[in-house]
Amino acid sequence: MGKFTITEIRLYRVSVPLKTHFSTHLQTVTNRESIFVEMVDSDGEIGLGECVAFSSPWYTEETVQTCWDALVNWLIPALVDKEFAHPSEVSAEFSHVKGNRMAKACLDQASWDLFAIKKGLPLWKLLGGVRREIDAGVVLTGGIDDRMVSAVRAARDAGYKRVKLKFDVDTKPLKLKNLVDSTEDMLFFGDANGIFDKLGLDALKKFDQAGLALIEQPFGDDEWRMHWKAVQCMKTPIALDESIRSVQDVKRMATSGAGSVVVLKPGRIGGTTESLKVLEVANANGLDLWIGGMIEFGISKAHNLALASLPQFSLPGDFSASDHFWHEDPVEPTVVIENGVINLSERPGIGVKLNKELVEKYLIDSY
Ligand code: OSB
Ligand code: MG
Repeated sequence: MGKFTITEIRLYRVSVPLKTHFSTHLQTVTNRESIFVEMVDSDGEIGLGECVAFSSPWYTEETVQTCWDALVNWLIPALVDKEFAHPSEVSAEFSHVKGNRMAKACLDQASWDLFAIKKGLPLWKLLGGVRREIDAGVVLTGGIDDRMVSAVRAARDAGYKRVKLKFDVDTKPLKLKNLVDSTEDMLFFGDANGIFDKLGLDALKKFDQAGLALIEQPFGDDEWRMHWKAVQCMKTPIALDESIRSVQDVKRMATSGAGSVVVLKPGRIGGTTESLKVLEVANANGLDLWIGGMIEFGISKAHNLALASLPQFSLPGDFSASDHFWHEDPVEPTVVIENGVINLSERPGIGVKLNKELVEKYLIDSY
């Protein structure tokens, strides 16, 4: 039971404006382009996926366009008319295509949704999830000024128990510490997106007393040695995001001692199948885990939320409500926060459908 034969894979490329721009030292995002995937099987059931690459290669080498090309030319043709007993078999059909993990991820995830729908089970239950309520966490961008202080208060009032702040070239350790100290009942993460490549290890060390629960990706993607050095001289846990592109990178992180916390981004590393391998390796090596966001819509969020139900996750992820980034999130239902948590649904699969009217409204291409 649960076997599926893929008959068609449809793509919807959309472009949706953000409510407010998302600025880091790397890039300002004002519009989010994305690709939604509908994977149709011979019974007419539909599994959904979402590609989380960005319009330009500021965060990963892959972009919306490279994903589109990989999907149309190589990945979709490799799956159509094939029968699968389980979604973990899908990625084997891609073995002739190197890299392109973000393009592969949205198909892998669509196949998990489809499989869970066919089994009549919510994806989180199918995966062995144990939590029905997922802690909410939000990312705030901008300098540490009065506006940021108000934004943190507003997040706390909205029920968020964790905020992640982005480091900027002029983020001051003392200002950050004051904000952290003056906000009770809130866990603070700091995300550097590699900015200490420019600022140096000594500058990073000054943030060790700021009260952050962790510092994410202080140095560049391939700076394993610098991250190891940071671990040696700091008490704040070091988390790796950009460096983790596959389960092999998690193994490398464990053996090189380059950090103690994995930021898992399923849509970036190849999907749910690869993510389950990461959970195994991280657990065997005593690494903490949480799920990172990609300024995504409700399809990708729903896949991530299902995974976050698993017991291996020890820290709250980037799980904000749909109305944090979007005036309109083209899914039904949208993501809402109640009492600081997101409730997982009992509907089969990811429990989320495309809102076709909104998809049509923001559509720029389809396949
Ligand atoms: O570094 O975690 C990051 C968004 C886009 C690209 C990179 C990152 C982010 C975030 C997560 O910080 C934002 C979110 O979706 O909640
Ligand atoms: Mg990050």
